[in-house]
Amino acid sequence: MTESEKQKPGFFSRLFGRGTPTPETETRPEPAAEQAAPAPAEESGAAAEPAQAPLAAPTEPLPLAAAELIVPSEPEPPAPPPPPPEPTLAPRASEPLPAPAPAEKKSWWRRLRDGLSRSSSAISRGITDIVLKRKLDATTLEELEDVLIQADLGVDVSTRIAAAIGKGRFDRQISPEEVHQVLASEVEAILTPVAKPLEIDRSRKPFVLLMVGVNGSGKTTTIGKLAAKFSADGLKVTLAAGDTFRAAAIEQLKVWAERTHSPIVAREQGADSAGLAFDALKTAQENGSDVLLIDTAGRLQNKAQLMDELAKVVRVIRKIDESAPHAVLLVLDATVGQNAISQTEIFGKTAGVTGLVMTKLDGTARGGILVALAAKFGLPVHYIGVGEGIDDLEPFSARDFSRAIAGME
Ligand SMILES: Nc1nc2c(ncn2[C@@H]2O[C@H](COP(=O)(O)OP(=O)(O)OP(=O)(O)O)[C@@H](O)[C@H]2O)c(=O)[nH]1
Ligand SMILES: [Mg+2]
Repeated sequence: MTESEKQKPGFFSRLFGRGTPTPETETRPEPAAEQAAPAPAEESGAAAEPAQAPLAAPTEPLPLAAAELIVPSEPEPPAPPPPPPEPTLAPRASEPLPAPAPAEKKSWWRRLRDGLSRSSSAISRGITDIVLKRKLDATTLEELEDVLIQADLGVDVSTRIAAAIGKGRFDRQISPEEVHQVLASEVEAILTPVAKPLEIDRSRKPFVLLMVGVNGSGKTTTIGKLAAKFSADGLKVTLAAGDTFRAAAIEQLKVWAERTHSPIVAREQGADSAGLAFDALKTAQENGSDVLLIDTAGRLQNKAQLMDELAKVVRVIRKIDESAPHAVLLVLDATVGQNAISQTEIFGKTAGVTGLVMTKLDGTARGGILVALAAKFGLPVHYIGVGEGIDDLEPFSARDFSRAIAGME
């Protein structure tokens, strides 16, 4: 059983009645829907035409003539933050609603430090066990390297860090703190070049952001969190419910739209996602949005047909704006460990990924994967997520992350 399978399902999973899938538990079939619902006639330039014969929506069917635009009600007064909206699907009685936010929320550093504590304590324990017993020699260094490999930092990074620890310290008794210091500074050196904030180019109206990734990696949740951040920065945001595969996915994004007071463009389940993205971009242009956040269905990186769908979304939105999408963010779930390498490799090649967001760094022992990814791909890491809450996403800081994973205060 993988670590993510063991994880407790999150709020939205409980709300919308699904667990957090992992690449191993992929349930999405090849898109039969694509045969049932014709793709937009993109080659003839009529991509905005809605798909016909959509799969039946289970409850109230939406009009077929056009994508649905839901304009949010006026924002509530600034403080206190709005209460969570009424769920559109009732959670099962046995499933408790999330506890109300504690009056005083922990600082971001505390949340990051606590979130990464499983990763950092596994490393710290390993280091302490090794260096307190013996002087530093080739065997000790190899054992230290193994501890780092087990924490998912990858072989290359672990070898590099072990070499740095050994430098000038051979045959000496060294303290765990000394090792933590070297670890933190080596990791920081690897992460610094990739820690780049996501720049929203204000000259693009809208700046189009496409979220991609495997099932359950956190795309929809991250869109919600980003919408909250961008809105707080005074940007007008429109959401596009491009995951037309699951009805619950559309509902899930609508909840985030309400929470963040953002308009959302949605179609019925089974509609063509490229056509939806086309409509959403038109709407976002018309309503003067600064940012358009496009959700997509989760897809396994090794399903070529599903990856082609993403390429089609890109082709179709380029009919309106040749420079779009302006950012393609790959959302990676830290709990999958080494599988994130092949996800990045393939999404990077086929979906034109411009940056990464890593989620679920809270409570995983595999946070080191972020360091392995940085060393291997050098793709910008824009944000990290350490929880399901609306403010559990922060711009990535190389220094904070390296100190947290090295177990420093
Ligand atoms: N603990 C934790 N849970 C998270 C984080 N980000 C997302 N989740 C949870 O992970 C689960 C899946 O998140 P979604 O946003 O639905 O993932 P998705 O990529 O949109 O999933 P699909 O639409 O099925 O592909 C939900 O229960 C989220 O609440 C995070 O940073 N930490
Ligand atoms: Mg989703």
